[in-house]
Amino acid sequence: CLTRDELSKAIATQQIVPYFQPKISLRSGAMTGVEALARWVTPDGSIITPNRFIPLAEKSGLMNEMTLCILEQSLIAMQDWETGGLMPSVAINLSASSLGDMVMGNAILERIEKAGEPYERIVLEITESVLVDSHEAVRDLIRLRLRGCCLAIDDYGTGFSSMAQLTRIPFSELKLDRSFVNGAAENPSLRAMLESSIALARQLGLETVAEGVECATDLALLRRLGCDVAQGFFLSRPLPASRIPEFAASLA
Ligand code: G
Ligand code: G
Ligand code: MN
Ligand code: NA
Repeated sequence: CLTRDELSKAIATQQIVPYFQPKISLRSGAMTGVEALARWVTPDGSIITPNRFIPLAEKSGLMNEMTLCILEQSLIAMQDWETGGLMPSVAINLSASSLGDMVMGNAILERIEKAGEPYERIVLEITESVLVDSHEAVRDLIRLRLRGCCLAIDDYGTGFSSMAQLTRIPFSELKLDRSFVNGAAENPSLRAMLESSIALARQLGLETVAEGVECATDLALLRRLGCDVAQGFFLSRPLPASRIPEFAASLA
């Protein structure tokens, strides 16, 4: 069982690192972005997955520290990739608990500015099910968007208030939850939900990203339905930063 102290040390010593899952444009076939996903790489080389430490980070007040640790390492990775001419957008998962007083918002903007990266290349992903009905949280998101950061609504389709959130928050990207991407090719109701969500996103001017694409038939369906971007094990698992350039090159 993990303790707060162990997690705090792991953050401070950068044992918590971002892995990056490629996001592939269904039009060009190129890698246009990556999503940073936290991994705890212990000194013996084993990997602890986020389901085991994200709840602890949340509970023990370490979430902001962990998020900034992932952001800082992601910004360094972006600079490395850039030297090879690779400029994907980078998505960072943001907990709703980090929103409301603009303290984290300002910390995020400051890190991006210090790294000299354009705000437009950072995507902040907010899980729809944790979007609270808080004016302050919404105001933070609007301010981040006004500075140029992109906003993605994550796990779309799994929460209660999805449609209401779409009208309140200036999202740039809608991420279709994997629960209705997986197997959509064989399931008419999943397919109907995908189709209508993609149409809605298009009318709202949002880019659509399908998550959890695990097979060729689902990928072909998404392409037919006009989905913009796909992400999932069929395309690539999350990779360490150093393996992103060779992956991107393998698509060309
Ligand atoms: O990487 P994996 O699929 O195991 O992630 C499991 C869950 O943990 C996902 O819901 C993902 O959004 C979340 N997660 C992964 N990395 C981060 C992170 O850096 N910050 C936050 N808030 N959640 C993350
Ligand atoms: O909540 P969020 O969308 O950030 O979660 C991303 C999580 O989904 C990560 O833990 C990642 O490892 C996982 N993931 C990514 N691609 C796939 C996939 O094709 N299938 C499944 N089952 N999980 C995936
Ligand atoms: Mn996500
Ligand atoms: Na998701």
